[in-house]
Amino acid sequence: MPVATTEERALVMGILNVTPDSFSDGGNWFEADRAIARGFELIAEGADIVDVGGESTRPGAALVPVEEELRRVLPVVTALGPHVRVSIDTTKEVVAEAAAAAGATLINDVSATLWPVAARCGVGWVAMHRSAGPATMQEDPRYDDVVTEVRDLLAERAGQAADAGVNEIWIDPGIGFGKTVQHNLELLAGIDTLVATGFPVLVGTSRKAFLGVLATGPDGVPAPVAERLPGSLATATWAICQGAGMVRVHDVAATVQATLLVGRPTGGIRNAGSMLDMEDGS
Ligand code: HH2
Repeated sequence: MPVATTEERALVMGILNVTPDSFSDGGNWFEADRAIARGFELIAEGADIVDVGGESTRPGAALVPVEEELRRVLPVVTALGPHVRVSIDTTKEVVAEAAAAAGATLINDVSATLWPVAARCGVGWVAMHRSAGPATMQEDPRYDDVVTEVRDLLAERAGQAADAGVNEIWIDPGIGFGKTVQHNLELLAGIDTLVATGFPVLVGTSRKAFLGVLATGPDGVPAPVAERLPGSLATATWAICQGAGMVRVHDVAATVQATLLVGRPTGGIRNAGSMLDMEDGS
């Protein structure tokens, strides 16, 4: 089977949370050596980018002081930077700047405010939408039209970043950040609206709570984190089919396989004709 290059599929951003309290993998890779080893696993699984974060964004998560966040992420960014593209998942200017100096080339910014840092450091920037900080974001979130409001805010920020000279800008609807299950579904249904802005779109649904709710069992209990791979893959695949250029995931190997199948507009199911020379169709 021909091996697809990243030109032929959407990009996969592998999640590396160097935190004690992230919602799905908190504490698993909290020590630097374990985090670095996990980073190499993500590379081996096919991650195009490893997203290093030192502060959980889950609802109610504790805020992490700057010095502690630097202590968590810098050794990991430094060790992985020569081997893979590294993004830094932070909302702190100082952390973003130090991570860029240590080798990160993309700032993954869930606050959508750090474009001046990206411009100054000459790195890419992800603008993610959220309605408020982690302390309050899930308290009765409301929108008149969630897709339009999210699109408008992201397009405005991305335009400001472009004017400031940032030359790689991604927009991300922020699934689960101040959104109900219904809001998340509307945003997924409306990804093409974000794509129509012309900015490349990143989507992160991996293992999130709404997938558990939608997979509630006959006992009335939502599917736990460890049982959300099917929903994670289905939503990542859906997002790519709607035009997303990158997905942010915990389960890199499985997602890479899905992205290879779906392909970019030039390959995979979306242009099956180009695959006809594949030998074994069984
Ligand atoms: N989701 C999380 C964190 N960062 N960044 C982007 N761009 N998009 C997302 O959807 C996104 C993100 C939350 O997931 P996770 O990192 O697994 O959990 P935690 O914040 O608890 O560390």
